[in-house]
Amino acid sequence: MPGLKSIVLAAGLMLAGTGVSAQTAGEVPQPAAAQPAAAAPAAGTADPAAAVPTGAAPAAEATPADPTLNADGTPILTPTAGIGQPVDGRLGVQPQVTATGEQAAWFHNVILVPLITIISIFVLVLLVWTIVRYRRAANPVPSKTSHNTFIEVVWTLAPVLILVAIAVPSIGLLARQYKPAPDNAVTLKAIGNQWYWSYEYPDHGGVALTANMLREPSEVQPGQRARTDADGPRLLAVDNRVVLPVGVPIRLITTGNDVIHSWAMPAFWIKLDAVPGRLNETSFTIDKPGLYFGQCSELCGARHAYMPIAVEAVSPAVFAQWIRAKGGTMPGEEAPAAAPAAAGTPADDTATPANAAVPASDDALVNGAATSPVSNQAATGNAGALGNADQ
Ligand SMILES: [Cu+2]
Repeated sequence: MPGLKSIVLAAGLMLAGTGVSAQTAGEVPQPAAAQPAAAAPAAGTADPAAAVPTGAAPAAEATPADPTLNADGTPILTPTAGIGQPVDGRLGVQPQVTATGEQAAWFHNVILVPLITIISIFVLVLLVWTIVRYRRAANPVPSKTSHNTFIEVVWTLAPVLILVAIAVPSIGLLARQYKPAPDNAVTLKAIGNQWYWSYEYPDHGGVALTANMLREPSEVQPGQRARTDADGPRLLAVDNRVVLPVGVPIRLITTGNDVIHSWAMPAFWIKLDAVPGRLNETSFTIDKPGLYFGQCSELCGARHAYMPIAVEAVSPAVFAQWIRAKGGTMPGEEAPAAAPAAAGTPADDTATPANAAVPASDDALVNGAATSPVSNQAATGNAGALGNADQ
Protein backbone atom coordinates (compact mmCIF):
# COMPACT_ATOMS: atom_id res chain seq x y z
CA MET A 1 0.00 0.00 0.00
CA PRO A 2 2.25 2.81 -1.19
CA GLY A 3 -0.51 5.32 -0.42
CA LEU A 4 -0.51 4.51 3.26
CA LYS A 5 3.24 4.58 3.37
CA SER A 6 3.46 8.04 1.88
CA ILE A 7 0.83 9.32 4.30
CA VAL A 8 2.79 7.96 7.22
CA LEU A 9 5.99 9.39 5.76
CA ALA A 10 4.38 12.79 5.45
CA ALA A 11 3.14 12.53 9.01
CA GLY A 12 6.62 11.74 10.23
CA LEU A 13 8.10 14.70 8.39
CA MET A 14 5.40 17.03 9.67
CA LEU A 15 5.90 15.95 13.24
CA ALA A 16 9.65 16.42 12.88
CA GLY A 17 9.08 19.88 11.47
CA THR A 18 6.92 21.04 14.35
CA GLY A 19 9.57 20.05 16.80
CA VAL A 20 7.74 17.04 18.10
CA SER A 21 10.70 14.77 17.99
CA ALA A 22 11.63 11.69 19.86
CA GLN A 23 14.45 13.58 21.52
CA THR A 24 12.20 16.00 23.38
CA ALA A 25 13.32 15.24 26.87
CA GLY A 26 10.59 14.13 29.16
CA GLU A 27 7.76 16.02 27.49
CA VAL A 28 6.47 13.28 25.35
CA PRO A 29 3.50 14.41 23.29
CA GLN A 30 0.26 12.69 24.00
CA PRO A 31 -1.41 10.86 21.18
CA ALA A 32 -4.01 13.37 20.19
CA ALA A 33 -6.89 12.82 17.89
CA ALA A 34 -6.66 9.07 17.41
CA GLN A 35 -9.68 8.82 19.66
CA PRO A 36 -11.21 12.31 19.60
CA ALA A 37 -13.39 11.79 22.59
CA ALA A 38 -14.81 13.27 25.72
CA ALA A 39 -15.33 16.92 24.94
CA ALA A 40 -16.02 17.58 28.59
CA PRO A 41 -14.06 20.72 29.43
CA ALA A 42 -12.20 19.22 32.35
CA ALA A 43 -9.61 21.93 32.20
CA GLY A 44 -8.46 21.19 35.71
CA THR A 45 -6.81 18.01 34.55
CA ALA A 46 -4.98 19.71 31.73
CA ASP A 47 -1.58 18.23 31.20
CA PRO A 48 1.01 20.74 29.98
CA ALA A 49 2.47 18.06 27.76
CA ALA A 50 -0.82 17.84 25.95
CA ALA A 51 -0.67 21.43 24.79
CA VAL A 52 1.38 20.40 21.80
CA PRO A 53 -0.06 21.99 18.67
CA THR A 54 -1.57 18.88 17.25
CA GLY A 55 -4.85 20.44 16.34
CA ALA A 56 -3.90 21.05 12.76
CA ALA A 57 -2.91 17.48 12.09
CA PRO A 58 -5.46 15.09 10.67
CA ALA A 59 -6.44 12.27 12.98
CA ALA A 60 -4.27 9.64 11.41
CA GLU A 61 -1.16 11.76 11.73
CA ALA A 62 -1.47 12.88 15.32
CA THR A 63 0.25 9.90 16.88
CA PRO A 64 3.73 10.60 18.25
CA ALA A 65 6.58 9.27 16.22
CA ASP A 66 7.60 5.71 16.94
CA PRO A 67 10.97 6.12 18.71
CA THR A 68 12.16 2.79 17.36
CA LEU A 69 11.74 3.75 13.71
CA ASN A 70 13.42 6.26 11.46
CA ALA A 71 11.26 8.71 9.54
CA ASP A 72 11.23 6.38 6.54
CA GLY A 73 10.01 3.48 8.61
CA THR A 74 13.30 1.63 8.82
CA PRO A 75 14.38 0.44 12.26
CA ILE A 76 16.78 2.60 14.25
CA LEU A 77 18.29 -0.26 16.21
CA THR A 78 20.23 -2.57 13.93
CA PRO A 79 21.56 -6.01 14.78
CA THR A 80 24.98 -6.53 16.31
CA ALA A 81 26.96 -9.47 14.99
CA GLY A 82 27.18 -12.23 17.57
CA ILE A 83 24.65 -10.69 19.97
CA GLY A 84 21.16 -12.10 20.16
CA GLN A 85 21.54 -14.15 17.04
CA PRO A 86 23.31 -17.30 15.88
CA VAL A 87 26.85 -17.27 14.56
CA ASP A 88 28.32 -19.67 12.03
CA GLY A 89 30.35 -22.35 13.74
CA ARG A 90 29.60 -21.29 17.29
CA LEU A 91 29.49 -24.00 19.94
CA GLY A 92 27.64 -23.41 23.17
CA VAL A 93 25.02 -20.93 24.18
CA GLN A 94 24.53 -17.35 23.04
CA PRO A 95 25.80 -14.52 25.25
CA GLN A 96 23.13 -14.11 27.91
CA VAL A 97 21.49 -10.80 28.79
CA THR A 98 19.36 -11.90 31.73
CA ALA A 99 20.54 -12.86 35.22
CA THR A 100 18.85 -16.25 34.92
CA GLY A 101 20.51 -16.78 31.57
CA GLU A 102 23.92 -15.93 32.96
CA GLN A 103 23.44 -18.39 35.79
CA ALA A 104 22.28 -21.07 33.39
CA ALA A 105 25.17 -20.43 31.01
CA TRP A 106 27.59 -20.64 33.94
CA PHE A 107 26.00 -23.92 35.04
CA HIS A 108 26.34 -25.28 31.52
CA ASN A 109 29.86 -24.04 30.84
CA VAL A 110 31.49 -24.46 34.25
CA ILE A 111 29.71 -27.47 35.75
CA LEU A 112 27.97 -29.63 33.18
CA VAL A 113 30.29 -29.65 30.20
CA PRO A 114 33.50 -30.25 32.25
CA LEU A 115 31.76 -32.93 34.31
CA ILE A 116 30.42 -34.73 31.25
CA THR A 117 33.84 -34.52 29.63
CA ILE A 118 35.66 -35.92 32.67
CA ILE A 119 33.21 -38.80 33.10
CA SER A 120 33.30 -39.67 29.39
CA ILE A 121 37.10 -39.69 29.31
CA PHE A 122 37.29 -41.72 32.53
CA VAL A 123 34.94 -44.40 31.19
CA LEU A 124 36.75 -44.48 27.84
CA VAL A 125 40.13 -44.93 29.55
CA LEU A 126 38.76 -47.75 31.73
CA LEU A 127 37.35 -49.52 28.68
CA VAL A 128 40.52 -49.23 26.65
CA TRP A 129 42.66 -50.31 29.59
CA THR A 130 40.48 -53.38 30.18
CA ILE A 131 40.47 -54.33 26.52
CA VAL A 132 44.23 -54.07 26.18
CA ARG A 133 45.43 -55.30 29.58
CA TYR A 134 43.05 -58.25 29.90
CA ARG A 135 42.95 -59.47 26.34
CA ARG A 136 43.39 -63.25 25.94
CA ALA A 137 47.00 -63.04 24.74
CA ALA A 138 48.12 -60.89 27.67
CA ASN A 139 45.98 -62.58 30.33
CA PRO A 140 45.56 -66.30 29.50
CA VAL A 141 44.24 -67.28 32.97
CA PRO A 142 41.32 -64.96 33.87
CA SER A 143 40.51 -64.03 37.44
CA LYS A 144 37.47 -65.69 39.01
CA THR A 145 36.67 -62.76 41.31
CA SER A 146 32.91 -62.19 41.48
CA HIS A 147 32.54 -59.61 44.29
CA ASN A 148 34.50 -56.70 45.62
CA THR A 149 32.64 -54.79 48.29
CA PHE A 150 34.84 -51.72 48.21
CA ILE A 151 34.50 -51.23 44.46
CA GLU A 152 30.75 -51.81 44.58
CA VAL A 153 30.32 -49.19 47.25
CA VAL A 154 32.41 -46.73 45.25
CA TRP A 155 30.58 -47.22 41.97
CA THR A 156 27.27 -46.79 43.72
CA LEU A 157 28.12 -43.84 45.87
CA ALA A 158 30.15 -41.81 43.40
CA PRO A 159 27.31 -41.32 40.88
CA VAL A 160 24.87 -40.54 43.70
CA LEU A 161 27.16 -37.86 45.08
CA ILE A 162 27.71 -36.39 41.63
CA LEU A 163 23.96 -36.22 41.00
CA VAL A 164 23.30 -34.60 44.35
CA ALA A 165 26.01 -32.05 43.68
CA ILE A 166 24.41 -31.19 40.32
CA ALA A 167 20.91 -31.12 41.74
CA VAL A 168 21.57 -28.27 44.14
CA PRO A 169 22.32 -25.57 41.51
CA SER A 170 19.97 -27.21 39.03
CA ILE A 171 16.87 -26.99 41.22
CA GLY A 172 17.79 -23.43 42.19
CA LEU A 173 17.98 -22.51 38.53
CA LEU A 174 14.67 -24.18 37.77
CA ALA A 175 12.95 -22.31 40.58
CA ARG A 176 14.46 -19.06 39.41
CA GLN A 177 13.12 -19.51 35.88
CA TYR A 178 9.56 -19.78 37.13
CA LYS A 179 9.70 -17.21 39.87
CA PRO A 180 6.52 -15.13 39.65
CA ALA A 181 7.03 -11.61 38.38
CA PRO A 182 6.69 -8.75 40.87
CA ASP A 183 3.67 -6.48 40.75
CA ASN A 184 5.47 -3.71 38.86
CA ALA A 185 6.45 -6.02 36.02
CA VAL A 186 5.67 -5.21 32.40
CA THR A 187 3.33 -7.85 31.03
CA LEU A 188 3.89 -9.14 27.53
CA LYS A 189 1.42 -11.63 26.13
CA ALA A 190 2.74 -13.61 23.19
CA ILE A 191 0.17 -15.48 21.11
CA GLY A 192 1.27 -18.14 18.66
CA ASN A 193 -0.60 -18.40 15.37
CA GLN A 194 -0.07 -20.47 12.27
CA TRP A 195 2.36 -18.98 11.38
CA TYR A 196 3.17 -15.70 13.02
CA TRP A 197 3.26 -14.18 16.48
CA SER A 198 0.91 -11.58 17.81
CA TYR A 199 1.53 -9.65 21.00
CA GLU A 200 -0.45 -7.72 23.57
CA TYR A 201 0.57 -5.36 26.34
CA PRO A 202 -2.48 -5.69 28.59
CA ASP A 203 -1.14 -3.30 31.24
CA HIS A 204 -0.48 -0.55 28.70
CA GLY A 205 -3.84 0.32 27.25
CA GLY A 206 -4.07 -2.81 25.18
CA VAL A 207 -1.26 -2.05 22.78
CA ALA A 208 -1.10 -4.93 20.33
CA LEU A 209 1.01 -5.83 17.35
CA THR A 210 1.50 -8.60 14.86
CA ALA A 211 4.91 -9.82 13.80
CA ASN A 212 5.41 -11.42 10.42
CA MET A 213 8.70 -12.65 9.09
CA LEU A 214 10.27 -10.32 6.54
CA ARG A 215 10.98 -12.04 3.27
CA GLU A 216 13.98 -11.74 1.03
CA PRO A 217 13.85 -9.12 -1.74
CA SER A 218 13.40 -11.82 -4.36
CA GLU A 219 10.36 -13.23 -2.57
CA VAL A 220 8.12 -10.21 -1.99
CA GLN A 221 5.23 -8.84 -4.00
CA PRO A 222 5.52 -5.37 -5.50
CA GLY A 223 4.99 -2.80 -2.76
CA GLN A 224 5.74 -5.22 0.05
CA ARG A 225 8.65 -4.53 2.27
CA ALA A 226 11.58 -6.92 1.99
CA ARG A 227 14.18 -7.72 4.58
CA THR A 228 17.29 -5.57 4.77
CA ASP A 229 20.36 -6.11 6.91
CA ALA A 230 19.09 -3.36 9.21
CA ASP A 231 16.13 -5.59 10.06
CA GLY A 232 18.13 -8.65 11.01
CA PRO A 233 19.36 -11.96 9.65
CA ARG A 234 17.46 -13.95 7.04
CA LEU A 235 14.57 -15.95 8.53
CA LEU A 236 14.87 -14.04 11.82
CA ALA A 237 13.89 -10.48 10.86
CA VAL A 238 10.28 -9.42 11.47
CA ASP A 239 8.23 -6.45 10.35
CA ASN A 240 7.18 -5.48 13.89
CA ARG A 241 9.55 -6.03 16.75
CA VAL A 242 8.51 -6.56 20.32
CA VAL A 243 9.77 -3.61 22.37
CA LEU A 244 10.63 -4.18 26.04
CA PRO A 245 12.36 -2.03 28.67
CA VAL A 246 15.73 -3.01 30.15
CA GLY A 247 16.16 -3.30 33.90
CA VAL A 248 12.44 -3.83 34.46
CA PRO A 249 10.98 -7.24 35.27
CA ILE A 250 9.01 -8.67 32.37
CA ARG A 251 6.11 -11.04 32.88
CA LEU A 252 5.84 -13.21 29.79
CA ILE A 253 2.52 -14.93 29.20
CA THR A 254 2.14 -17.27 26.25
CA THR A 255 -0.82 -18.94 24.64
CA GLY A 256 -1.70 -20.41 21.28
CA ASN A 257 -4.51 -19.64 18.87
CA ASP A 258 -4.52 -22.90 16.96
CA VAL A 259 -1.81 -25.42 17.81
CA ILE A 260 1.06 -25.55 20.29
CA HIS A 261 3.86 -23.10 19.56
CA SER A 262 6.81 -22.15 21.72
CA TRP A 263 8.20 -18.68 22.34
CA ALA A 264 11.95 -19.13 22.48
CA MET A 265 14.58 -16.45 22.92
CA PRO A 266 18.05 -17.96 23.39
CA ALA A 267 19.72 -14.79 24.70
CA PHE A 268 17.14 -14.56 27.53
CA TRP A 269 17.25 -18.28 28.37
CA ILE A 270 13.53 -18.37 27.65
CA LYS A 271 11.60 -21.13 25.95
CA LEU A 272 7.96 -21.29 26.90
CA ASP A 273 5.28 -23.34 25.21
CA ALA A 274 2.27 -21.45 23.85
CA VAL A 275 -0.63 -23.85 24.35
CA PRO A 276 -4.17 -23.22 23.11
CA GLY A 277 -6.61 -22.83 25.96
CA ARG A 278 -4.11 -22.11 28.67
CA LEU A 279 -1.68 -19.43 29.77
CA ASN A 280 1.93 -20.18 30.57
CA GLU A 281 3.91 -17.65 32.50
CA THR A 282 7.51 -16.90 33.26
CA SER A 283 9.50 -13.80 34.07
CA PHE A 284 12.85 -12.28 33.22
CA THR A 285 14.71 -8.99 33.33
CA ILE A 286 16.80 -7.84 30.38
CA ASP A 287 20.12 -6.37 31.48
CA LYS A 288 21.46 -4.92 28.24
CA PRO A 289 19.80 -2.86 25.54
CA GLY A 290 19.97 -4.48 22.15
CA LEU A 291 18.23 -6.47 19.48
CA TYR A 292 17.60 -10.14 20.15
CA PHE A 293 16.23 -12.82 17.88
CA GLY A 294 14.44 -16.08 18.53
CA GLN A 295 12.10 -18.52 16.85
CA CYS A 296 9.08 -20.68 17.43
CA SER A 297 10.49 -23.85 18.97
CA GLU A 298 7.55 -26.24 18.78
CA LEU A 299 6.92 -28.01 15.51
CA CYS A 300 3.63 -26.32 14.64
CA GLY A 301 2.99 -26.96 10.99
CA ALA A 302 4.19 -26.29 7.48
CA ARG A 303 5.60 -22.82 8.12
CA HIS A 304 6.94 -23.50 11.59
CA ALA A 305 10.37 -22.31 10.49
CA TYR A 306 9.03 -18.94 9.38
CA MET A 307 7.66 -17.39 12.56
CA PRO A 308 10.67 -15.67 14.10
CA ILE A 309 10.76 -13.42 17.15
CA ALA A 310 12.62 -10.12 17.43
CA VAL A 311 12.84 -8.23 20.72
CA GLU A 312 14.14 -4.71 20.90
CA ALA A 313 15.32 -3.95 24.44
CA VAL A 314 15.36 -0.20 25.08
CA SER A 315 15.53 2.16 28.03
CA PRO A 316 12.33 2.56 30.04
CA ALA A 317 11.96 6.14 28.72
CA VAL A 318 12.05 4.99 25.10
CA PHE A 319 9.69 2.16 25.97
CA ALA A 320 7.20 4.68 27.37
CA GLN A 321 7.51 6.74 24.17
CA TRP A 322 6.93 3.68 22.08
CA ILE A 323 3.85 2.70 24.10
CA ARG A 324 2.38 6.17 23.53
CA ALA A 325 3.26 6.03 19.85
CA LYS A 326 1.22 2.85 19.65
CA GLY A 327 -1.73 4.57 21.26
CA GLY A 328 -1.25 3.00 24.67
CA THR A 329 -0.73 4.36 28.15
CA MET A 330 1.80 3.75 30.86
CA PRO A 331 0.32 2.35 34.10
CA GLY A 332 -1.11 5.12 36.24
CA GLU A 333 -1.64 7.44 33.30
CA GLU A 334 -4.98 8.48 31.93
CA ALA A 335 -6.12 7.11 28.66
CA PRO A 336 -4.72 9.14 25.77
CA ALA A 337 -8.20 10.13 24.64
CA ALA A 338 -8.63 12.36 27.67
CA ALA A 339 -5.58 14.47 26.97
CA PRO A 340 -6.60 16.43 23.87
CA ALA A 341 -10.01 17.15 25.31
CA ALA A 342 -8.53 18.56 28.44
CA ALA A 343 -6.11 20.69 26.51
CA GLY A 344 -8.91 22.48 24.75
CA THR A 345 -7.20 22.58 21.41
CA PRO A 346 -9.14 23.47 18.27
CA ALA A 347 -9.30 19.79 17.49
CA ASP A 348 -12.13 19.55 19.99
CA ASP A 349 -14.36 21.56 17.70
CA THR A 350 -14.44 18.67 15.31
CA ALA A 351 -15.49 16.19 17.92
CA THR A 352 -18.95 14.97 17.24
CA PRO A 353 -21.36 13.87 19.92
CA ALA A 354 -21.05 10.34 18.63
CA ASN A 355 -17.34 10.42 19.22
CA ALA A 356 -17.77 11.93 22.60
CA ALA A 357 -20.03 9.12 23.61
CA VAL A 358 -17.38 6.51 23.03
CA PRO A 359 -15.57 5.89 26.28
CA ALA A 360 -11.93 5.04 26.10
CA SER A 361 -12.46 2.05 28.29
CA ASP A 362 -9.35 0.56 29.74
CA ASP A 363 -11.25 -2.32 31.24
CA ALA A 364 -12.42 -3.63 27.94
CA LEU A 365 -8.90 -3.50 26.62
CA VAL A 366 -7.41 -5.22 29.60
CA ASN A 367 -9.88 -8.02 29.24
CA GLY A 368 -9.04 -8.36 25.63
CA ALA A 369 -12.66 -7.89 24.68
CA ALA A 370 -12.08 -4.85 22.53
CA THR A 371 -9.87 -4.74 19.53
CA SER A 372 -6.68 -2.95 20.25
CA PRO A 373 -5.66 0.26 18.59
CA VAL A 374 -4.46 -0.52 15.13
CA SER A 375 -0.72 -0.47 15.31
CA ASN A 376 0.91 1.81 12.85
CA GLN A 377 2.79 -0.71 10.84
CA ALA A 378 4.74 1.89 8.98
CA ALA A 379 7.65 -0.42 8.64
CA THR A 380 5.94 -2.90 6.45
CA GLY A 381 3.90 -3.16 3.34
CA ASN A 382 1.56 -5.53 5.12
CA ALA A 383 -1.83 -4.21 6.00
CA GLY A 384 -2.14 -3.00 9.55
CA ALA A 385 -2.20 -5.68 12.23
CA LEU A 386 -2.71 -8.47 9.75
CA GLY A 387 -0.82 -11.66 10.26
CA ASN A 388 0.01 -14.40 7.87
CA ALA A 389 0.40 -12.02 4.98
CA ASP A 390 0.33 -13.83 1.68
CA GLN A 391 0.89 -17.25 3.10
CU1 LIG B 1 4.91 -22.18 15.88
